[in-house]
Amino acid sequence: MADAFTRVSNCQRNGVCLVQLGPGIENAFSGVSQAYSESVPILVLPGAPERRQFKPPNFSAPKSYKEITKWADTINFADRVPEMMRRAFTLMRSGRPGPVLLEVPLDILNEEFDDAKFQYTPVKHIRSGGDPADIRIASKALIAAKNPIIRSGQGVLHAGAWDELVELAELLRIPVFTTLSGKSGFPENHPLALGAGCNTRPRAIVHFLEKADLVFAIGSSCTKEIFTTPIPEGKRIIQSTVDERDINKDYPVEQAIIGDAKLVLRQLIEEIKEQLGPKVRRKDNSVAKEIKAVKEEWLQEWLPKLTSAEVPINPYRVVWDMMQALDRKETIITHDSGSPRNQLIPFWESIVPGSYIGWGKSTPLGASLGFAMGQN
Ligand SMILES: Cc1ncc(C[n+]2csc(CCOP(=O)(O)OP(=O)(O)O)c2C)c(N)n1
Repeated sequence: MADAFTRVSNCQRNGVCLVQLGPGIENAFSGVSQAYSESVPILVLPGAPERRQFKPPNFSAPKSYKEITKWADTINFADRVPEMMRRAFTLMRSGRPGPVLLEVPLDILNEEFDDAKFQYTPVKHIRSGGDPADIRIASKALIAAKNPIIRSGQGVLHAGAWDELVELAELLRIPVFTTLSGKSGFPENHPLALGAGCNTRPRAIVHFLEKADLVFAIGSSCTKEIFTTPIPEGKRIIQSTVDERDINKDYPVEQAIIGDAKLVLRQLIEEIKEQLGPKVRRKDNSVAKEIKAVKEEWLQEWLPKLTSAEVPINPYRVVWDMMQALDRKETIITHDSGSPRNQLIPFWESIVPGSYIGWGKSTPLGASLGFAMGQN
């Protein structure tokens, strides 16, 4: 729930999750692991035994959660709460987002702390842009590419960079697809939208990825695993992300830009306009026409399944009917793991940023129930 609460705000709010010591925090492992794998900044506050009573085999949350948080520690004095919270929120609001855990021993919970001494000012998000030299090289490559394609990841949602993404795509007429966790970062009813992909994906993504000579990944870790769209071998890749650990991870990267997606996209737009001058990279609407044709052909092939009256009803019909019946501007949708994810992602057209909660890195069955509740 805390994860979804954070995601639907595009990380402008941080979900906080309070759980009991022992079984509470032991059971929370899967949810926090999920948030960590999808880089969602939530604050986990478990209780803990009194410090005097703590001894093995008591469960140590900081030790056990170390690998799935940006920081896991114990609040060891009540008067350290403001300082430790400041640090926790700074970590959640900068760099690659992720969960922070601070356990609160029972004796600390009961400790007196003078209200007058409680000084806390909420911390701001800290962002940084790309190296101008990298921006220049990337801009030149994007202008020169014959068939570039944009892979848009969750970083675009985290950074609130959808307007800039549309602007860049339109400026150079580049087709855009989104990743599973990045779905809804680009309006899928836009003429340059290819849709979103995981281990199933619309044909338009496959078609344009195959013919691409340059892949520009923005706000994407470019992770190669079962629930991601693979980048075919031999493609030139420009990758922009906030985390250097994602660069040259699963794919060799020709040019990297480390920075916040919104700032980097704005830098690229300005630099590309500067480099292009009065020239226009592509005057015609050939890319949009080709996208339309591929999409239409694909949809025609799937329509019998999507509108089938077979009994029992098939899952594609459910997705299709929901698409027609719901107001997608007012709907936030998620899937669960297993087939529902594979069936939903290609056919559900997201048109509003943050309206799709896609997940598939840690992928615990049942997470969708909490996500649905946390969206409120
Ligand atoms: C907690 C957990 N255990 C196991 C898995 C592995 N797993 C992924 S999908 C799946 C089957 C899901 O079955 P169902 O909900 O009926 O959906 P289906 O894919 O069969 O349509 C399993 C066991 C998981 N993702 N999470």
